[in-house]
Amino acid sequence: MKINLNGKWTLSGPCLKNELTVAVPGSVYMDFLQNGLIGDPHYRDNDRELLALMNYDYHYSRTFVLKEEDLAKQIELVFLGLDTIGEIYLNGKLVGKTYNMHRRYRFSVNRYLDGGENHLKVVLKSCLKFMAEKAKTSSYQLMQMDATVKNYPYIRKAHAMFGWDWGPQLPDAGIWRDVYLELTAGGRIKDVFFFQDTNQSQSQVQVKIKNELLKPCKLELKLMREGRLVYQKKTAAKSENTITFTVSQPELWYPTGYGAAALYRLEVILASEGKEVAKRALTVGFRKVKIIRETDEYGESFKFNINDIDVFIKGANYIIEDNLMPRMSRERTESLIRAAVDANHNAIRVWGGGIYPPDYFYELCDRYGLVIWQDLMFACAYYDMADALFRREIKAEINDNIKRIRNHPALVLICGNNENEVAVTWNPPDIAAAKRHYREQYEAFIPSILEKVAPDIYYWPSSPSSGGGFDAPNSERRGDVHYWDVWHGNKPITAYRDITPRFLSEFGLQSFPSAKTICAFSRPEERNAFSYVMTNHQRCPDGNQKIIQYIGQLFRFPQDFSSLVYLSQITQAEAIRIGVEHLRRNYPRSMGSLYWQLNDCWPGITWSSIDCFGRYKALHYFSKHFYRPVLLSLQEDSSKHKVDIYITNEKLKAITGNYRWRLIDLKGQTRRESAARYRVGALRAEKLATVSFSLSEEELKGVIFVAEAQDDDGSVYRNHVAFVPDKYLELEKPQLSFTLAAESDDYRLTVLTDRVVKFLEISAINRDIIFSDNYFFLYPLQEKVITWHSDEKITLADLQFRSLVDTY
Ligand code: BMA
Repeated sequence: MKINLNGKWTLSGPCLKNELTVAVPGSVYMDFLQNGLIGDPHYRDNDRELLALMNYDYHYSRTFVLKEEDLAKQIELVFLGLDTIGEIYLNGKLVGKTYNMHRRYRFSVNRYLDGGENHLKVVLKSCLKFMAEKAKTSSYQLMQMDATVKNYPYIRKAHAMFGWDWGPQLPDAGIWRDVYLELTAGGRIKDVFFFQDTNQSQSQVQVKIKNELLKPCKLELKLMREGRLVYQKKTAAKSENTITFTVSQPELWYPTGYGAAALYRLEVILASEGKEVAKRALTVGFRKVKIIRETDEYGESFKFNINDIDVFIKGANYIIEDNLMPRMSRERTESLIRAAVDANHNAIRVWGGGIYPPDYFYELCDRYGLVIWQDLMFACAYYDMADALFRREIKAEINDNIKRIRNHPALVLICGNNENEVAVTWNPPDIAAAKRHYREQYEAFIPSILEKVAPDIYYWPSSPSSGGGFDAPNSERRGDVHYWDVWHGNKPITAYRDITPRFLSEFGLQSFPSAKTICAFSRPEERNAFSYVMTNHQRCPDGNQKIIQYIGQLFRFPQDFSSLVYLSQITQAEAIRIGVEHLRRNYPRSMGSLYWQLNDCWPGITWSSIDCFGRYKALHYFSKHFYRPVLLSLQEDSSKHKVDIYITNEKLKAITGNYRWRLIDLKGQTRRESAARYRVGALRAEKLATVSFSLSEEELKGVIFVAEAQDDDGSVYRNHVAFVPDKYLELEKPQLSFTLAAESDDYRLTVLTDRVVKFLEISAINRDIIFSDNYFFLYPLQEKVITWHSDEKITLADLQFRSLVDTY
């Protein structure tokens, strides 16, 4: 039985004049915000005031009533999340101390409790003071990411709460997840481990259950698929029960795009004296995962093989959804995951500078078929392995979180950290010590923990890595790569084509969020790329200058701020498209693309494809195309006036159809064209043709190469390319015609043009709509249909349109 201790608490502390009535789960910043003591940290520069609040301690307290008869039961006080340095008191007596935001805490509390009213107090101590104190006793000089509050490696708390190059410095404190009392009379299920060895025809299952038994109990295990009983076992409960069985012809869990994400329900029930005393229910799935690293002509492969299919991993990197954790919710996370799948992602990387996400994150990934690359929460830093508290805490944290998440079929890889191996090249102050501590942490200590708790999940020491030992961690020949020469290294966007990593787990380019989002954090006079507020919402040094420099590679100088925002988004979208298309043309040499970054934690100017309000940037719409299972892509070589036409087929069967290319002028007139049949085998990338032209420099500015493949199954794939950057194209203002039809809440907009139109943007005035497509290319021979769903009535007057010609 549980007694919920969420709800109304009081907050007091040295920096508060009066006690506040607050909600738990919650946080200090949230409580201050809800009591009108601070402004929204996301607005203008409100965030700048708030770091100082973390120099203080905060006291959360409440009372609760216990019945005399409950005192006879075993009672534990459980915190699913305490952020971070805590002391817990029951009726004035110290129950325990906490040092780690990432783990759950469970305290045995019978001896502190009385029948009737009890008083619970949680003191959360200043994290800043704790870190500063710890730093004084450090065994060597650590290193950490720039743009962050000093000393984050000394505390087990989401690093990005201390700021990052995409987020503010808001290291909140709080009782951030549920708190309750757990009363045990008969028995309690401590842990369930679902271990499977699966192939197409059967799965060998072993379920290990750990119980705490206060009385003799019976144990029942049930496996169900859509309500149908697949397996059942009843037995006497022991402190550890291992139940093995075979499931024949299991319905397999596939990543989205490859089949259904079939899920089963596993129930474990403890009963004593004929009454149920404890129950655990989890969703599980059957799949076979191998990470294939084999020597080949390019080096060593890095392939995710799921159910015997080499799956090209397509997705993005996931960061914390807010610095104020209580603003997270299942609904918000679900819209993000739905949006990822909507844009043809089949994977997500939980990046190591955040939190171990809540259970619902994993349940959603299971359900949507999104493969999870899970970093452990260490990023861009070196840590002190000579510190006994640190070792104890990370061991507890890894055990706790991995046990919590290991049964999810979506979880296929656990990675030791983000960029800590490659960081030896960033000049850490004590490189010898950094290397020693690194190797001990990720190549000895952590693997030895994981061997026990997750023997069946592939462990990869770092991202990027070539396998460990500081052996060329960012090599394009082996393992995964973070490629930042474009953006941080200022290389041109086309440099994405100069490398062919085996698996690209980070690459990205920044853009401004949409106008609506900018309006939410700034005043009208601040809507200028270099204003103070716009610079405050940009945390990468010189980021806004860089955005403009990258725009200049492709486009003309924007005539106003609104055009700048739009151009920044299409520059970002074009850059990532060019990178992804290149990787996918190199299938199966390259087997993964995870762009940086999926989401935002505040309304910032960042690398995200979806902003913190869930609005799609142009990149997110582009992802729908460049991550489609079948991709038609074009590689132009402007100096030689030639184009290679490719199809990448990630389907499990060969595809056939007709393709046609046209060279058109900017009025849409066909200058040359040709058509042919194609056949591309299953899981292959193939060059269909090389087409070359001899055009004068002048002519090159007036033509576009368009290609279309019409698959025999009816699907159509399109792409286009120009031979000069778009800034040199002499585009003319098009006459666009729009026809809007609605059937209940489903809308259908048909667009026609009399000229070539580039990056046609549709936006809804005063409301948010997610369209089936956006920022698209159109020419007179083509008709474009855009659909969406909206509960509100929409007319053409509610929509706004612009394209590239409108920006200069
Ligand atoms: C990557 C990430 C983050 C960072 C991003 C952009 O390396 O791991 O540390 O935000 O680069 O600089």
